[in-house]
This record gives sequence, structure tokens and C-alpha cells, in this order.
Amino acid sequence: MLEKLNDLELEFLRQIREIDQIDQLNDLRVKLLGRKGEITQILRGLKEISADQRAEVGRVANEIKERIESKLQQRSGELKCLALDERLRAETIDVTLPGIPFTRGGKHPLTQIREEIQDIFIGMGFTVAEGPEIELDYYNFEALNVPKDHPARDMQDSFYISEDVLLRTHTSPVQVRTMEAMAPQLPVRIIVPGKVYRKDDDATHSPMFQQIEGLLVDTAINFAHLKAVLMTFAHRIFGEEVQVRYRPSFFPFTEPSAEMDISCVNCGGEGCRVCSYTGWLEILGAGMVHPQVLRYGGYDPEKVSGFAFGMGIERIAMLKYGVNDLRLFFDNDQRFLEQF
Ligand code: 2NL
Repeated sequence: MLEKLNDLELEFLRQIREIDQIDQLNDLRVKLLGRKGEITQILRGLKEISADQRAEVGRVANEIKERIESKLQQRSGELKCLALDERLRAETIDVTLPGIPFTRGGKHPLTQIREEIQDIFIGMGFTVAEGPEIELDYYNFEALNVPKDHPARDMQDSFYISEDVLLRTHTSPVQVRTMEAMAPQLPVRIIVPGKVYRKDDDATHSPMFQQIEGLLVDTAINFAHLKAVLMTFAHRIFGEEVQVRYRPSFFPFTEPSAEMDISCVNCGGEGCRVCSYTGWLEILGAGMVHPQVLRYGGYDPEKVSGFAFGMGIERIAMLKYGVNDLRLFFDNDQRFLEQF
């Protein structure tokens, strides 16, 4: 019996060696080890063998089964290797074929303008500060000296979340928070870029837009400093040839307040549709920080003074790039975006 098993094993091993196709190897596996396979049959037939031989024959048959299994495994590996080799030999790659073209992305025009504006002020010694878009009524209005009955504080004009929480309507609250954190250290010299929210929606107003505000607080800061910094900014962003002028204005958080205009970038000041035939374009609001706001920030208005300004990034971008509809910036139409 044991001799017969030995012969069978040699025969099985020969059959395995002769196979050169992976699917034939699978057939052989079934033929030998399957439910009705030859080795399975032998193991099943053990009960017909006399008791004194059964243990020995069973052991040898199991050993054979294990060796056959491992041989099948080994041959399967070899055949897979050979198949891969063959495929790689047959395959040729033409490295001179053109690749699949893909277009390169770029920064959104508003991001480009914002970074350009930031860099100009960074160049004048300002640092960039940021803060929350969901803001307390206290920081958004109260600490900025905006009176309780001011129209911006109305539910009609701002997005309230609760009675004392809203989406910030300007980035000024970050400046109050910065003063609070820094006082009594000097100087405070920051710009604050960010998204702001107002209930407004037409060709020149979006419910979400971006602002950059600036704040400089130090000893003996006066209106001449404001003019110098903002004129330098206007020249760097629109070109040295532009003229600037200041008109008196009003903001609850600055006194005195002013608006800065530049000579029209479209007509050079001659008068055209872009400037409504005035020759001038309004680009930002500014003023000397109101003493009450300095006090809220933790500074003594008897000892320090400062100036502040604010501008809409979309408006600067529209003027600089000659875009006539604000909504183009938010449509994200590639034909528009790829022009920048
Ligand atoms: C505009 C005008 C302005 C400010 C913003 C400001 C901030 C603090 C104190 C005083 Cl903490 N002022 N900000 C001042 C004047 C004008 O914005 O037209 N923005 C789009």
C-alpha cells in the first residue's frame, strides 16, 4: 500500500511539472484535491484498510497531500511569472506619443487682488490679522460706536443668528479684538482681510463680499500719516500716474472721516461712463479712529491716536480689471476666470 502511494505521488508530481498553462493547472488541482479528487479518494478509502495499517497509511497520504498542495502552489507561481514575462516582452511603449494635455489651475482674480493689496501694506510695515465671520453684536457694532438705531443694526440689513450674534458686516470687529489683546502695547499696525455679509443683492452688491480694513494706532498719529499711507497704496496698485483726492464723509467709528477717490483709470480723468463723467472713482473710506473706539479697544485717546480705512476687494478688482458686473466673480465660469 505504501509503495503504491509512493508511485502515485511520483506520478502526480510528473503531471504537475508537465503543465504549462495556468488553467490546466487549476483543472489538475481539482482532479487531485477536489471533492472527488484522487488524493481525496485515497483518504476516504482509509476505513477499508486494516486497523494496524490505517494510521501509517493515513499519515503518509496526508503528507503526500501537503506536498502536492505546495507543489501546485509553486507551479502556479512559476506560471504566473512566465506569463508576465511574456506579456512584458511583447509590449512596446512609444515614448514619443503625445501625452494627455491638462490645463493648469490658477488663483481666483479676487485672491490675486487681495494678496496684491496685502503685499503693499505688508511692505509698509503692517501685519495681517484675521478673526471670526460669526461675530458678537458687541464687536461688530457696539465697540465701534455704531448707535442702537443705526440702519445697519436692523434685521433688514444684517444677517442675525440671534439677538446678539450676527454675520459680521465689516472686518472692523477683528481690529477691536486686536486692540483689546494688544493694549497698552504700541504700535498697532494691522490690515484685516476677510469675508463680510450684508443683505444686499444686485449688479454691484453681493450678500457676501470681501473687505480689507487697516488700522494704525500709535503716539501722535495724524491725518497726514493717513494720506501718505493711502496715497502710496493707490499709486502701487493703480500706477504712479493716478491722482488722488479726499472728500469729507461720515462713519460712526472715525472722526473726521473721508473718502478717497482716484482719477478714473478708464479715461484718465476726462470723464466717461465708468466714472459717471466725473473723472473720479471712489476707492475707499477712512478716518481718524473715534476716541470712543480707542477707549473700547483699551487705549487712552488722550495719549494715543490712530487712523483706519476700509475698502471692498471686489470693487478694487472691478476697477483694476475693467469688470462691469460683480457677479462674474462668483459665477466661476472658466471663460471668465482664465483671463486672469
Ligand atoms: C468702507 C469704509 C472704513 C473703518 C472702515 C475702522 C475700524 C476701527 C476703527 C475705526 Cl477698529 N475704523 N474701520 C474706518 C473707516 C472706513 O470702511 O467704505 N469700507 C468698505
